Amino acid sequence: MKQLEDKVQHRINTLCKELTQISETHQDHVIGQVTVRHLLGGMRGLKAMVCNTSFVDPHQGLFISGYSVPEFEDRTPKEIFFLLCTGSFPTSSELAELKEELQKRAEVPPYVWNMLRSLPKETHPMTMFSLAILCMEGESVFKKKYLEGIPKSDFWRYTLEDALNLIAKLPSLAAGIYRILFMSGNLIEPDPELDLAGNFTRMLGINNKDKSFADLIRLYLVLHCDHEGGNVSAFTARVVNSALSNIYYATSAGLNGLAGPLHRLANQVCLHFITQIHEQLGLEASKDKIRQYLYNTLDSGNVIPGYGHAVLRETDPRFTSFMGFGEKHCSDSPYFKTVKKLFEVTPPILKEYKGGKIANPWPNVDAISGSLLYHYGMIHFDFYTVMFGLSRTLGFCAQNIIARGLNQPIIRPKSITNQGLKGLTKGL
Ligand code: CMX
Repeated sequence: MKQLEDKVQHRINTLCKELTQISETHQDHVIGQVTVRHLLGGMRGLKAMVCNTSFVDPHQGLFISGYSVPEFEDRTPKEIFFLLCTGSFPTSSELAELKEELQKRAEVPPYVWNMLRSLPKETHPMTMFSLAILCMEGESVFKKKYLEGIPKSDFWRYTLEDALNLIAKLPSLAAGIYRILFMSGNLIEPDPELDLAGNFTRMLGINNKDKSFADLIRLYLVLHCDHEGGNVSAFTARVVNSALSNIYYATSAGLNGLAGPLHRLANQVCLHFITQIHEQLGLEASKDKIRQYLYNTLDSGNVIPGYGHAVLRETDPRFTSFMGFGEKHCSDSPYFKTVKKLFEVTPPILKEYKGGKIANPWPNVDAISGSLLYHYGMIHFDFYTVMFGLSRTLGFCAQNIIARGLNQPIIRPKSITNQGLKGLTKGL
């Protein structure tokens, strides 16, 4: 993987030079204030770390290494991983090298399957996914090399080595979990000719005849790959890896955060919301009836799932990307039709509801992703987070490869007691 390594090294050198310059001249420059609201409000909005793999602009949404969603939505997960790590899309030769590297590392060790098959049938697929990654921790090359005493400047190389070994196995692993939990349990072999998304779709063993399903999976894996460094899962992975716990520990920990209902359950909740609309109002519910349904939902104290965002202030471009896919491939789907109607009627209602205090009345990515998957026969809601995790692992890995390259220190913010806080606010 000479070409990938060279490009990563180049990016690390560039970022390092920039940060050294900033640090040398502006080490004590004040870039913000820490308020009590930050302390008590989950540090929301507090600028406290550097992340160059991606950035979320409140109005334009996600940028991967500077590229906007329309600029990268047609790419493959492998190209996106390369972009996350290096800052540029791969050439055909770089892509071929990456493909070859991943192919030769793809086999999941038998002990992982034995462990997964020994779990109770009711185990959540995210638990299985996280456990499987954690139990491969002994494979970590970083861990072995660290014990041998490699220099700090090589930490990123073995983090990259581990990342490739891990990412290569994820499609088989995730699809295998699906087969064990929801199908007969027999695994489907990968096809070396297919790309990551195509292979994952093949190994799931559902809807293989419809080529657009593989394209939806590709888009899903591309659009969910990274969302800055401060979200629960990415931040957790960063914190764990900052202690030099290897990428298997870090990824498993990040996925455990991703599994939480406040982080990733939203696309299931959105799908459930649409199912309820269909059950109560029929598949072809009119916009007026949907409007009334939305008011009833809001008046009973509930939120409209899929709308609003902590950072975004416009329609999430990832939503727009999925809408484009839906228009092209499943415009007759009742789920897609209802998503479209909701997109028409929801923002005007949210804009004026609660005296206009809802900061963002526009849809986020979850307003549509689950509906598209469901349309293609991916009806096991619990599995959606595994697919999300598969994609997000690309971001976890890239963020930590770069963090190790920059020799970022262990993350260790300071906590204070109520007494300390009273003192600082002169409330003693
Ligand atoms: N429906 C109804 N009310 C909403 C709303 C929605 N979709 N979005 C925000 N509000 C309400 C909030 O509940 C809050 O009300 P209170 O002050 O009475 O508590 C008020 O508007 C202000 O909130 P906000 O500043 O606009 O939004 P937050 O940053 O606090 O919350 C989010 C953001 C996503 C949790 C919220 O918009 C929400 O609950 N949306 C629905 C669930 C959803 O789609 N989640 C997916 C998030 C996607 C992601 O994180 O990637």
